[in-house]
Amino acid sequence: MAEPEVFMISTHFKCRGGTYPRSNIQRFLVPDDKISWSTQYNDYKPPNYTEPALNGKPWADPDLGDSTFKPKWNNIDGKISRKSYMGDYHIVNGYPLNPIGRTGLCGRGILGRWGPNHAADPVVTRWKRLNSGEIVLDNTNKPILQFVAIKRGDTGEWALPGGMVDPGEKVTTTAVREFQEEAINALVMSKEEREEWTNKFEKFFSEGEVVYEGYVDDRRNTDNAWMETIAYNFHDEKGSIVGALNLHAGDDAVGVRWVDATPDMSLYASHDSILKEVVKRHLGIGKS
Ligand code: RP5
Repeated sequence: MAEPEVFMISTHFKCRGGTYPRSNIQRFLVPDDKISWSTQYNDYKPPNYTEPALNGKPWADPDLGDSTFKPKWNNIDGKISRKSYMGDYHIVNGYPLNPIGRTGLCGRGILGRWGPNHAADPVVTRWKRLNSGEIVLDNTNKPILQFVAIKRGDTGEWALPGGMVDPGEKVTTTAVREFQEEAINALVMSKEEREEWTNKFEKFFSEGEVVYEGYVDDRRNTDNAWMETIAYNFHDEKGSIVGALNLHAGDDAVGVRWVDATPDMSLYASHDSILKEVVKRHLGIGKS
């Protein structure tokens, strides 16, 4: 039997060029053919930037110059995973190297961890239907897949309602917790309401399928710190479960809605590539 095709992100665009988020630091120019560390780029002199406010934050690493900080690169380090889905990354002069290549900025930027910063992304999907329950078809007669998107408060872009994995947290737990916080606004629910919600959707959210694990082309990435994620698809084939979801933007999200998954959609970071993979799995688009 043929192995399933593995979907991978193998280059980056969004974390090259331009101004680094929440700063006025300009990234050093990295042409397409100079991304790879194995290509010589003698003139490469990226600025070094680590947001000073990260200092002392409980969720952030200390500075790499701190002699008490001894990270276990490429390993599980206490409750923190410093392993990359991309395989072992290199350490050069004590600094972890972005597995995709140059970004035009060294340091940690505004990311909490040196090396991989792990997130989880829930992709909650259903078929678009009329009030009568009939599935809506597009102009090629294919059913339209819809997913829950949030509008990010920081960039204003539409995105999957994902978030960072807390130390020691199971990644599946992160995906559901972030969905609750950003798309349901569970942070304002009472403990009882949250328990009721969890019981109601427990089965649905225990049956997620991994659709992607790996690097994310996130504008916060640097040469020494980068985002990685696991994306889970929670699909409601009959549309009988998610109707009761009651979407309300919460936490870092300023909007939430069901969005048609179209080939030209543009989402935060690598979320459009993840969505395309989900569409492909449900509709067979791209399969021979
Ligand atoms: C993206 O950033 C991940 O795919 C995830 O959606 C998100 C996590 O960062 P925050 O939303 O917590 O800022 O790279």
